[in-house]
Amino acid sequence: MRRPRLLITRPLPEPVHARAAALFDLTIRKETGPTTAADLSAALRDHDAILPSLGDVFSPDVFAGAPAPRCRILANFGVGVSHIDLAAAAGAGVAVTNTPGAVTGPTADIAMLLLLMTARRAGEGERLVRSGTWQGWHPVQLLGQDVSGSTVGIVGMGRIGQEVARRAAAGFGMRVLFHNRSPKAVPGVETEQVPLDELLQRADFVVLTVPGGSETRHLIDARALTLMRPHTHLINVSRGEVVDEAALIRALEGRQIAGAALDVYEFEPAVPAALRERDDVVLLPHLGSATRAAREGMGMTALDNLEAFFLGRVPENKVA
Ligand code: 8YV
Repeated sequence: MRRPRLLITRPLPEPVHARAAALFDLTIRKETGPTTAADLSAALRDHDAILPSLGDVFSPDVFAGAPAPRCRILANFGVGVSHIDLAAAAGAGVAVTNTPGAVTGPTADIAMLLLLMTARRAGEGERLVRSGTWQGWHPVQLLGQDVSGSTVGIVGMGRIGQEVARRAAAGFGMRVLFHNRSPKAVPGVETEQVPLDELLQRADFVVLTVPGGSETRHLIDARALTLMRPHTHLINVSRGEVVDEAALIRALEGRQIAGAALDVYEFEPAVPAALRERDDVVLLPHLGSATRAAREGMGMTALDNLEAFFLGRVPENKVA
């Protein structure tokens, strides 16, 4: 039987390539950057399946560029699929899957890393030592904020939010408030579900773990930022567009909040100079799931989804 043609849009860990090569007539794009719209339309025309990732934007125009495509499935590498227009995919008869389980723990770890870094001014401290200008310890140098015993407010209680809750409660004795559209409980963790405005008013650390896309765009806008207190820190490991970045910059400049720790950006990979130049922000280059095991797990999950699809089953992680 003819093996389906698969395009992997960026190099992945070698074991993923090896398994994909055994299952599919495989093409691996060599470049690490996003694929252009024209190349994505061509890929939809020429392949039975595509394994895309963050930044490969499947807009309605991309689907329009490939009427009645040969491609039947986009097996996304990653949990977030806001770069894929799901309605346009459905209209073109293209299924979409993602890789939720593999990213959960590492992304929750990055949320805690950012929370600790912004609370304890770790980025500032590291820059001071690296600059060679550190004059030595003194009693009121780089004083930060206690994490243990403080209150975390988690916005979005999906898989990643729940893992942040576990780490915050069990590791740091934090009180856990959360906001979620539907009622949720986190087994084994004492939590309080509250409206978003109340969470913003009460939390010392606000952690964003909602999916991206049009429904959560600018969930944290100028108004939301005014509800937060001057000692509160904002941590974002979800998608950049969840925060109105211009409003965030104004809130930091006006000392409305104490700091921000970001793994994602509204116009990624562009990061405004107004953020880069500030000492009260921690900036990471979208490292959420960047561990060897997670990236291999994400690739293997995407292949599980593809294998199930071409065996005529419903893939476990079908999102559309
Ligand atoms: C990935 C992520 O690195 O899984 C996600 O949605 O944000 C990241 O962990 C990226 O999306 C891979 O495509």
